Amino acid sequence: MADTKMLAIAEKFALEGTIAEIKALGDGFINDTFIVKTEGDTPNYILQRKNHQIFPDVPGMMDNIQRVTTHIKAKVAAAGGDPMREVLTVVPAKDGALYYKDGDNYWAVCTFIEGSITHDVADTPRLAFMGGKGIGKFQAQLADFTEPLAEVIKGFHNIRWRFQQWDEALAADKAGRKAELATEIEWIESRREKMLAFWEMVEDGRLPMRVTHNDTKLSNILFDQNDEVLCVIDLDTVMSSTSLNDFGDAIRSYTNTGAEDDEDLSRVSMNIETFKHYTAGYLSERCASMTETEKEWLAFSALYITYEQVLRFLMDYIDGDTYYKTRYPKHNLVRTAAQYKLLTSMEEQYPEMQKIVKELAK
Ligand code: GN1
Ligand code: MG
Repeated sequence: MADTKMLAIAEKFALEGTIAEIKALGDGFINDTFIVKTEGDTPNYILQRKNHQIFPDVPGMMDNIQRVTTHIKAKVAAAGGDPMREVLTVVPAKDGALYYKDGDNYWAVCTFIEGSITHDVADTPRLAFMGGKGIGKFQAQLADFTEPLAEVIKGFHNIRWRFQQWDEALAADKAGRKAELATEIEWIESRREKMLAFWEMVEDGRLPMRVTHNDTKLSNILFDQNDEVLCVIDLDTVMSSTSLNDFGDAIRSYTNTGAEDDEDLSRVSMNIETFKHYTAGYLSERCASMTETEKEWLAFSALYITYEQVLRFLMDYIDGDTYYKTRYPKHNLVRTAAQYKLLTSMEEQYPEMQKIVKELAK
């Protein structure tokens, strides 16, 4: 039996069938997620309370998701696929809105894809390849989607905006930590111009604006029972930017031989084999729709995003740890050092990374 409050919320949506039960699902720390099971053969649903703190514009976010999934549905149907399984389906509220607002809370529903599987770690070459394939396919399906999307998180991977925040954080030195961070601050400053030069290509159009997912972890890809890619989920952070950043952020997380916050820096490095497998999967779907400039800068995007992550962790430490959850006092500083180690490992292997991209993009 479903709790009456949850039942009342679920019933605001245009669901098929009769609700049998509503259960909390997963352990996401941004949104609260529930599965709504219906009796008999009618579909089951995913009901989510969207975190309004992190996403100030839920209507804009839901509109992004609706436009992107509608576009993909047409692509799947044209390719003879199943538009109910190969892309998420947003279920509107009975009043036609894409969400239901209950006081300060925003709720949204999508159809549950039966029999789908997720994986948490890319611990085999095949999973790294399939992760790349999943994101590559998503981007290829959206390569001709050119309308701008709502900016659900301001300046997310915009290093010019990050430098503005960074300069303000250094000037304010809120936690009084700046004096002891000369070495770490130099890690950021010594690469400032190089990173800005990359972003300038996005600003002046040399790198095209595309739909980006912005959370390309493996667990955001649904697989079928044969372990083939079904679709990409968690579309809350879908925005317009350079799609290279989705690749870069995946490389940052997939290829690290250590943990994001490893205290033992000898464990942290970029695994070039994992890089190769992910890139092969990604390009198998995406290469045909990429511009030459995108191919040329694909490998660099891994350095760019890892650098940005060093900056964001260090900036949060300087600010007194207000953005990322920390488990101990110097956690953000440990993360900074570990991501910096990863960045230097990428810099050392950059010629090899470029060679791999060039060969696979032929
Ligand atoms: C945050 O919470 P999670 O892991 O989905 C952050 C990412 C960072 C990541 C670093 C909205 O993502 O940008 O790369 O932490 N997401 C947001 O662990 O800031
Ligand atoms: Mg997410």
